[in-house]
Amino acid sequence: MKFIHTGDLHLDSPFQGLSNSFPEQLWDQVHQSTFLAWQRIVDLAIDQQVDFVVVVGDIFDREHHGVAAEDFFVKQCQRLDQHQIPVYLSYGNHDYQDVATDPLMLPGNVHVFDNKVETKHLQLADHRQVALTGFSYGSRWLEDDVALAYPSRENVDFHIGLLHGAIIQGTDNHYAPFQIEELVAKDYDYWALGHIHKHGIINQQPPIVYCGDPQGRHINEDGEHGCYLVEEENGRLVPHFHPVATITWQTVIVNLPADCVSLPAVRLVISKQLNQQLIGPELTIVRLVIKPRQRLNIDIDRLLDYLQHDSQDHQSICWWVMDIMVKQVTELPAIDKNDIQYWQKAATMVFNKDMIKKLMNDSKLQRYHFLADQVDQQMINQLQEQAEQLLGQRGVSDGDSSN
Ligand SMILES: [Mn+2]
Repeated sequence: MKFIHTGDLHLDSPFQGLSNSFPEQLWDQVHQSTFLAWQRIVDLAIDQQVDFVVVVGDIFDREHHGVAAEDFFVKQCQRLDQHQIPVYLSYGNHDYQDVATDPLMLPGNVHVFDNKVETKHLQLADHRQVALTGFSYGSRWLEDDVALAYPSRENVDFHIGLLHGAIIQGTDNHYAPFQIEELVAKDYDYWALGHIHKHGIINQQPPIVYCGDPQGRHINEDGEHGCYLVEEENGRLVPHFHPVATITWQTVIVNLPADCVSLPAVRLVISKQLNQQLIGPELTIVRLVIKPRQRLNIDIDRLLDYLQHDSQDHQSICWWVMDIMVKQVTELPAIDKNDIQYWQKAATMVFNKDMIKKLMNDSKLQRYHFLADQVDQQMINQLQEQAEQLLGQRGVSDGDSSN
């Protein structure tokens, strides 16, 4: 038996954050990417003749999604229907709704999980029995330990759990918080998780797996994105990752050689490096991080213009630099060896998830509480780096003014 585990399709994602300079001819490609990712997953399902497809929440990016997104989703489900492939679907925190009044005209092969945890059953072609347990979000937040409502393993050949949620951590747990041990204790064969957009296996046996979003939507969703093809191997369910994203987000770090200080020289080094480091098979949108050996005195906006121009030299655009960060060599004022531990201690007290969230909640951003949920380690590291650079610059200028 084999099935596809996907979720977090975020169809019709608006891709905010790309600037006005983004080329017209790429907009269409970017806008289509979430749709294309879902289409490729359906292609894979048909090609592999899977027994069923599991979609674990956040099919749509917003609860009020466009008709075009609905239509596209339904049409792909119809393709699966034509190949007798059932779909087991739950709604997540982005597309939560009262399942009883779901307006979607879904074909008969699509089975939507109720707003309360329920178990659906499926008989495979070889008569073996599969149980699938899951639920759909009825509201944006779900703070209960929903895992408690999942039944223990039934007397079936395979029992699969669907859960759109996050592991309990800190104080803000709005998305069906759970602990790995709770899921393991159910004795299921596979846990298909959604919500976290980075794909990964968080427990080996049984596999507890985040499928990630099949198409990354911004620079913090970098790297490969796709779905899992889960196959039975020696009685166990083994997930295999399949990339499907057409747009790849990537941070590219370029260390400039010591003599590389002029704008044309920097431009040349970066263009070369970009062609060597890119990982995306189609279009890669790049955040460029430049690390010069000495203080760099060039016009960064101009450099960005040049690089964006360079990428359009090719017949088809395969990379696009969206922004540039320069990591100057002087990062911190010289700190005494004994003091560095105090600096590090202070940094961990300030730059942690709870503190950043508290700052955001105390500020004028309070209305936008969902922003606090977007805080991740990558963002915290960036904040710390930027603060260190600011402190470094302050240290230098203070020194200058005292001269
Ligand atoms: Mn999501």
